[in-house]
Amino acid sequence: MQTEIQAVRTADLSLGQGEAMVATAVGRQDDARPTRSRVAPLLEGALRRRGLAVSSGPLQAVPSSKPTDPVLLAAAYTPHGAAEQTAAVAVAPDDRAARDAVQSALLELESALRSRAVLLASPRSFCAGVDRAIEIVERALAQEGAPVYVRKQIVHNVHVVQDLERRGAVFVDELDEVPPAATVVFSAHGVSPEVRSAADRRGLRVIDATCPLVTKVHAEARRFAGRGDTVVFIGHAGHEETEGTLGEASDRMVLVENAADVAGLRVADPDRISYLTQTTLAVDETAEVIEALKERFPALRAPHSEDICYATTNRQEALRAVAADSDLVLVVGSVNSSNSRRLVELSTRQGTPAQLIDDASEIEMHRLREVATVGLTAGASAPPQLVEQVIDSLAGLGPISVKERQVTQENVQFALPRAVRAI
Ligand code: 2E7
Ligand code: F3S
Repeated sequence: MQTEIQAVRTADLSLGQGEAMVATAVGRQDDARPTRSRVAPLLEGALRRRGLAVSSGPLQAVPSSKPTDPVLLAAAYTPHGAAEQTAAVAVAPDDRAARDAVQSALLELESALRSRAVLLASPRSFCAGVDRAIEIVERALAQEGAPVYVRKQIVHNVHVVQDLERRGAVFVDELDEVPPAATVVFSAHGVSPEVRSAADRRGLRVIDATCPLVTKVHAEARRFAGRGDTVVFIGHAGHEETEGTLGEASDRMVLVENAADVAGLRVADPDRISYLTQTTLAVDETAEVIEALKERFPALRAPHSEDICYATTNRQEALRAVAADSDLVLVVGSVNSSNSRRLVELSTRQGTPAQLIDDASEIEMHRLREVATVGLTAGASAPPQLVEQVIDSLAGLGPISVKERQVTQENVQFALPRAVRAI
């Protein structure tokens, strides 16, 4: 299939060197209804990776006599058996490098055109703890108006954070960035008692968005340490959840990240030892660490129920069900999202390459060339609309058949904290 590049001038748009505007819809001046471009997010990403500053929006191609008007580079193409699609990008008329970048991105797009199957993992995307945390910030904003301060990212997702920022949330790393007497929301990952005391000392009004399943682990940390155990915490160093939970009994807790760490463990009394885990770990890897612990410490005591939460477990199970039959797995989620990264690793361990993407713009089209079946899932902090956007973009590359593999149904809901319940 040939990609055809036409140059048409666009009016009322000014673009400098190194800038490009990707058409989300494109039409001629006399077009009543401009044609939506499904591949716009894919092109945006491809052009950013080629070094251009990229914006996007609907574009109208009109004849123009001004030599400074941007040029619209457009490709109309018909992926096998699908309706005609359009891709279009405007650049400055004398920007040779930008033109080359657009041509190369359109060629990359052309190479990815084919029909495909999309295997959707279910459950995927938001869990009950994330729904609750986002709603807490929204309600705090409705109650108090902007700004509402949030300690750390409410959940580890760049789109969720940006959206709340636009609506008046201010994300801070430390409490000393919050003005005295203001309201601060604690993130879903939980905080140590030290952070709670610091908020008290500053006279802040606290609304706690800690996931109730993390609160359960904190309570166990206090209980196990209180009965004299050394509490081994299996988790990732530096993660906010790990820091919060370790803070519950820092003198009696030790961090173990993997089975290799177990060999080097020194504990006061090997008969008084228990373990807890981060909620978002890989189920299979954690089982190995627990096995290694049991082998070294036969008296090891377990938490009352698994700490790896239902949402983490279900998303991993669902991914297993699709990865084996996929050529490539796309995981929607941010780079600092532990549960999302575990999904990428799980797929890779199963032998299916996987890519973590914040949104459709991060899909590298050249990687799709040989891919007949795309596995698709999203971490617990990734909004479901982003999964829809990925499906829509893939449909711009050719006819797709979407099948969902549901391993279980989730109907967990958590009550909101009293502070925001009345609204
Ligand atoms: C809170 C907890 O925000 P996330 O990406 O967090 P992780 O821990 O996976 O980096 O996902 C939701 C979430 C998961 N666990 C929130 Cl404790
Ligand atoms: Fe809670 Fe698990 Fe979600 S700990 S925030 S339900 S991923």
